[in-house]
Amino acid sequence: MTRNECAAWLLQHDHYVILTHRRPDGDAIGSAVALCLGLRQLGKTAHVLENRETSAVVARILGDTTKAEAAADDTIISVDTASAAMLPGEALPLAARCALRIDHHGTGISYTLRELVDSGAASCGDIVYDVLMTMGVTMDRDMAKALYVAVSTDTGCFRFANTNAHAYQVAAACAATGADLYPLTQALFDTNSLGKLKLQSWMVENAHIFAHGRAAVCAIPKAVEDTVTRDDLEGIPGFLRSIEGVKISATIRELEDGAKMSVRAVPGYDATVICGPFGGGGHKGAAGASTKLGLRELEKAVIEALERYLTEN
Ligand SMILES: [Mn+2]
Repeated sequence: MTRNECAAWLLQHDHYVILTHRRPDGDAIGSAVALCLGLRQLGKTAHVLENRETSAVVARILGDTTKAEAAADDTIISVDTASAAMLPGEALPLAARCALRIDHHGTGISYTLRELVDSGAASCGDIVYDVLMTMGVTMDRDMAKALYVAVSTDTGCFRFANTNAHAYQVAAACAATGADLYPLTQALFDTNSLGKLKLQSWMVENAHIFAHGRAAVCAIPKAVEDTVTRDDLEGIPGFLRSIEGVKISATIRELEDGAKMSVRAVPGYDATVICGPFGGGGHKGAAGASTKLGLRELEKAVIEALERYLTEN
């Protein structure tokens, strides 16, 4: 679908329930809230389906947008969610009813009849902004806060390589409403909990840095992860990549029945090449995979994969 087709479709329907992905980030919740508020401004009924895994900082923008479950005749749409498997448990039963997916993940697996996917967009919020403007929505301060959280989250506060003119334009439009954006920036990008700093310190001590300092891998045992909160883990996958000289990094964490990896890469390197063989995907700059391997097994396999990749690149 084009943005115009998507806007026309949204104008034709009503009673929206918007789904977000597991462990939703600022882009997922921000996109959902902005879309919800925009649809309401147009006289539609719209809600964001409650997502229990929403972090406290991101939850600030929810306002009164959420509802706990969808009615049988609600129109289900999803934002920022690349595959049905990414939906949280409470949203999974709605996957088959999902009529539209708005997303910017190029490696997604289609699960809806209609989709507006633009892998060139820095955030899903960028696309939602275009659709809202196409529908004739006037941006208000609550919408601005939601879209700002979306765009700033996925660009790492306009520092990541995906930051483009459109992302700045959306941010400028948000600022132009007069919404107080600084408290969001401060909470999202200029605040560290003590737990997070201690975890980062542990990671520095326990990371494997190899391939002449170009790769960094850290496997975090559950016992270490258990000492911090879920919010402390926000942004942790990008931490090793920020070490000078590191081109590509992997952060590995234990799951109930396996381990998962989050790979981050600087421009010119491709995180999906590392995650693909493990059944995962994502963007060149950020990809992930969940496996049945144990923590140390996966760590060893990822180190080998990175060594091979960096010998060739
Ligand atoms: Mn996103």
